[in-house]
Amino acid sequence: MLLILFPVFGQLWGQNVVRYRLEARMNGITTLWNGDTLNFWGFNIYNEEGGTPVLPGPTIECNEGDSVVISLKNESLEAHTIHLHGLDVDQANDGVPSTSFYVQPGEIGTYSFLATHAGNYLYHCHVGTVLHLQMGMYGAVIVRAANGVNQAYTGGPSYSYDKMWLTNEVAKAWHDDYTAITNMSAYAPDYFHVNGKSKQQIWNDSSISVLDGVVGDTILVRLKNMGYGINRYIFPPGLFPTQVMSDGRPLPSPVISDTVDVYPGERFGVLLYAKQALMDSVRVQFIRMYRDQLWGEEMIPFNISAASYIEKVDKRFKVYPNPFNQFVFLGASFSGSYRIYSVSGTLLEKGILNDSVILVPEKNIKGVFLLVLEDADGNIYTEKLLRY
Ligand SMILES: [Cu+2]
Repeated sequence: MLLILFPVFGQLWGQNVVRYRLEARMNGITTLWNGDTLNFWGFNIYNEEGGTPVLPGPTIECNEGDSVVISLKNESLEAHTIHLHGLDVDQANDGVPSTSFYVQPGEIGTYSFLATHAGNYLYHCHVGTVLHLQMGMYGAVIVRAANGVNQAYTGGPSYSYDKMWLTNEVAKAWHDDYTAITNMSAYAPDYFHVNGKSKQQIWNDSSISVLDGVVGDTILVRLKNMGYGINRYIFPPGLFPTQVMSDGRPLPSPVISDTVDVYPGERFGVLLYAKQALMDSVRVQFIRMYRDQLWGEEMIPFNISAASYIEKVDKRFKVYPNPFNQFVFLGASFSGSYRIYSVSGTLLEKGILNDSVILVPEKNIKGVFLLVLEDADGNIYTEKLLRY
């Protein structure tokens, strides 16, 4: 009865209710980077035609202030749960079977919570956690800022777009025959996953890599460690990695560091500022806890281009005259910030615009410029300018 009433009350209180129907299955098969197959257990979104689990599980997304209701149908022969890692849920919805409930084979369990704080969270099965999590029963929860705006947290710094990097190691021997495991502490992973992928699977995946970034982008990366070792992220020069949040809360003050260590279960929100063109990679090292032993390493490509601004021109504003000599007028009033770049990506000028219609870019340079306007919601408009 409670489970039925909760969403109704939610709507009465004016809250948006976000629902997910997940299924748990133990018959997943995925392909590793070298072509080998990996058997796994996991979750999928309910589908009338039946489903197959995905690795990692479906990402649960909502906005701060939403009510979230997740139902889990168990389509396997063992019990499972969903533990919402880092979220402020009550004990009944915590997914720890001894203090809440098991979802037995064939049954449906329902978890609900109020997304009170924008941030980065995780979920995983809490039945025989060490085994079930390693077998693939995990996924991410992203609580976006209120109203879904592109801010790291409500009222926090804005970003152009975000990426999530959810890591786990894979000990393939466990997946080949989990009944043969005699000593779980002899965990020896041999594959290293970012969003369930490795090596060239990552390089070609634009949901993980930044393949067509442009100078001026601000990218929020959501680092989430679902493995049993430390993740050490080493960012290339030119991205100014700035940690702004940790474990679902804003940091009291931002931390700028080229290296970020993420321990098991931890989550960090890191802003990357693409201030110059670059073609490089973020290194992710997988390190054994307490031993300082490097298990493995993955590369996440980062291509930031200056020139591709020209192809991405968004003519939201009518700019005139263009070509210009000294002044540029916008066809409509605009509140926000502006930046002017040379075609090579050098920032020439920036400032705040407020209902202003006149820009005076740096004088004495002729040729092509890029004008970038960013409004208060983080929407970015670009326009190519030509000075004669
Ligand atoms: Cu499970």
